[in-house]
Amino acid sequence: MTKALEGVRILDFTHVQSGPTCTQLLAWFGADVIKIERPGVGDITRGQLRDVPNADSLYFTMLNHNKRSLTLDTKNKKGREILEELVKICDVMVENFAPGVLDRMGLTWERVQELNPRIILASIKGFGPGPFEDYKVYENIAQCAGGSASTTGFDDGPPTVTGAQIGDSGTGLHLALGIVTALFQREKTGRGQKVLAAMQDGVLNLCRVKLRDQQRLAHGPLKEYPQYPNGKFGDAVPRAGNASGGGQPGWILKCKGWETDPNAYVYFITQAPVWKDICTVIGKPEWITDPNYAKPEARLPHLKDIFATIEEWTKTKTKFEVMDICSEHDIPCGPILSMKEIAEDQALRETGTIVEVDHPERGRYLSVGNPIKLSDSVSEVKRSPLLGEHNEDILRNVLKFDDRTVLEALESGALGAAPSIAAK
Ligand code: CAO
Repeated sequence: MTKALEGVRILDFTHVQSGPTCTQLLAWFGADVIKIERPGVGDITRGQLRDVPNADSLYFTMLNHNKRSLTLDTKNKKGREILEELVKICDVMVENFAPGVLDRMGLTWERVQELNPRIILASIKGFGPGPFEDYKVYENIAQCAGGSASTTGFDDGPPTVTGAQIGDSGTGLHLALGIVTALFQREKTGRGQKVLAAMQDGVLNLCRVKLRDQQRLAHGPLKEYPQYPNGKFGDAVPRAGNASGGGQPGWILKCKGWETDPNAYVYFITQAPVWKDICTVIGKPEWITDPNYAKPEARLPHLKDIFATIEEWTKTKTKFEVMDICSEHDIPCGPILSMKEIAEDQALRETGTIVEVDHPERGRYLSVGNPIKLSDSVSEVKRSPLLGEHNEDILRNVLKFDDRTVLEALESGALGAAPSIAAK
């Protein structure tokens, strides 16, 4: 079976999390991703949050599967020449440097186009054009600036960031879509283009239901929010705790064992079409006809009490028992799964969403595989490259340098010290 992006060559100038998640996805779909790293140092994440001494961290290995690594000092004359040779033969260049870095390297959009008019230059920045465009940004800054933090958490607590990396990995996903869209357009126009995904914009895109609620607020209180009917609404969307972001009220409820297990909880949705079943299952058949409970609109002022009553029932069952019983009645609910439970989940391993990968320095480790499944494109997860592992391979087989030119490049110091493992 072929791979969807086979034949697409990516010059991967990304680092940390946002950019690498984008190029990793493209690599999983079969693109040839050549990661450029600073000699001797590499992507800073190689050494961050290390769990095994002297081995690439999980931070790096889990974000850089299926890539090749070329060390190149782009501030060295020869290094810059090699970089430009790569620009000439790549389809896409991806970067997430701080604003201005690429221009300072001499790789302005004009220069890039001069070298290769078909290339797509894809960038992640913290902010789009505007007052903050020159700012450096990390995950949580994007969550705060994109509207996520102000709408996450409980009404009586501070703004809260979420564990899902919506600023970094979320923007990486947005950028990947921009890249394949630009590649598709290039089929028709023959021209490359610039693709920009700003982290603030990416987070806001994922928070669009909150911008929806901001506008609804002008027409009265948000009745599905826990602040209704007794709390106060200000002039901005408040934090809604664990309330559902959609039209079907939901909440997180305690299950059997919650006193000692921090994840003995279930997310329970009081979906209108199965209200009768909910009442029957929790032992409240009288609510089926009671005018205070029978219709969704009538229930809104009582949501807190309704969930407290349902919780009396869920507390008598484990989260998986609640799931089993509810699924028999088509009542939507979901267990709060710990990372430990997810890591041990056999079904996720069978689909390749959780994979075990071997690594020469650190041994076997768990990773998240490609979450997007194509029926006609295989997606294997290969280990991340060691720093500079493919230096010679890329000079000879991608750039087609002969022995003399390879030697010249290696001796110039542009690639730093010799790689620790022979390229495969
Ligand atoms: N050879 C020589 N120099 C190199 C090089 C190479 N191979 N690779 C990088 N460099 C140099 C750059 O040229 C730059 O130097 P100058 O500032 O002198 O021009 C320097 O390394 C640092 O680049 P940077 O400013 O991007 O890196 P930083 O660690 O200071 O900032 C970050 C990191 C993430 C805050 C910043 O890159 C950024 O804001 N990126 C955009 C937003 C983003 O993607 N954030 C998500 C990060 S993940 O949480």
